[in-house]
Amino acid sequence: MGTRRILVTGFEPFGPHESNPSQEVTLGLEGLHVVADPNGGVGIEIEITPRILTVDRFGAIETAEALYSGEKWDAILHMGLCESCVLPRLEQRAQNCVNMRIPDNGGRMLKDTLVDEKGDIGCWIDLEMWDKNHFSSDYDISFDAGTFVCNETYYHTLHALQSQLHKPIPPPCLFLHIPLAKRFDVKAASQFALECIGAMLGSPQSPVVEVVAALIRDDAGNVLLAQREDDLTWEFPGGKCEKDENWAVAMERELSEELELCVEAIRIIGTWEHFRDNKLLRIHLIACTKPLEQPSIDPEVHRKVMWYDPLKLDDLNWTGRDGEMMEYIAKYNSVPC
Ligand code: PCA
Repeated sequence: MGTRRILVTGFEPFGPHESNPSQEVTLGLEGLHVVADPNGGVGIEIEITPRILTVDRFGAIETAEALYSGEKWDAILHMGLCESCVLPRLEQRAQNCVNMRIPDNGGRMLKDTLVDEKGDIGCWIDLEMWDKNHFSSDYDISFDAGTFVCNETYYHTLHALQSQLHKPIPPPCLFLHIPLAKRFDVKAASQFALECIGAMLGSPQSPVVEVVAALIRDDAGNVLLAQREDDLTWEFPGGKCEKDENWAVAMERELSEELELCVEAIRIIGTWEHFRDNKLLRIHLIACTKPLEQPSIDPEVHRKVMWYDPLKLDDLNWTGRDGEMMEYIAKYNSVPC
């Protein structure tokens, strides 16, 4: 497969901190490494390009702008300091919210501000599926990357990656928050960062099927669900990406084929992995625009559709992990800021 090119970023010091461990870790990782593949014997050769970001608006958009201008990496690992953390923290979601307790290094002091007009964006790695035994340290998985420059950076980068026409899905990108050096030393953090890159690039244990599922809401916030014809379980409408088909294109095609709905795929909410028939289904939940027409049902696929209030979380017979996906929406995908 050749050497994979990885962008690793850290931040300069900010606020009361004279140093930032994410900067030291990033600079120390420059160059070639072989990282372990958690699912296979062979090591993965990588070459790390380190970049130190400023703790301001320019730092927050630097990586996104590099992507828009055509730079490409096989994976991106952003790192930043988390003052209150005891363990490294993997961020599953970037929130569409900036709310600063202290000014950033550019003097901005934003309160309850949206990053843009869209909503939260999820990382398309299902971190719950990582095996903690492959890591030299315990870690936390978080759904709250804060409301400062780290979260803002993650938001812009995920947004840039997911809005480009990768086939079928964009390269992995993760934000790793690391504790203060007195709680978790730089050597341990460097080792941990390399293990994360190994897990991001690792080969899956089974053949992978990329699946897209639509999050479509009506004006009242209800979510469109469809009942499968075969086992009468309820699911987010969608289906498999065809070979080399971009996930947004697949989403729009599936909705048009199954429900005759004309919608636009807007952003990725998150990814849930699920084993079925010896295959690993990677289900990407994608927020779509509201359709102007009512769904018309393809009886080969679905029996009926309904608009479901996620906050009620009524008991339904769910397909695969769709019930968990709905819980996630109820918890994290209501109103921004
Ligand atoms: N941590 C801050 C910004 C830069 C950093 O290293 C944060 O968590 O937002």
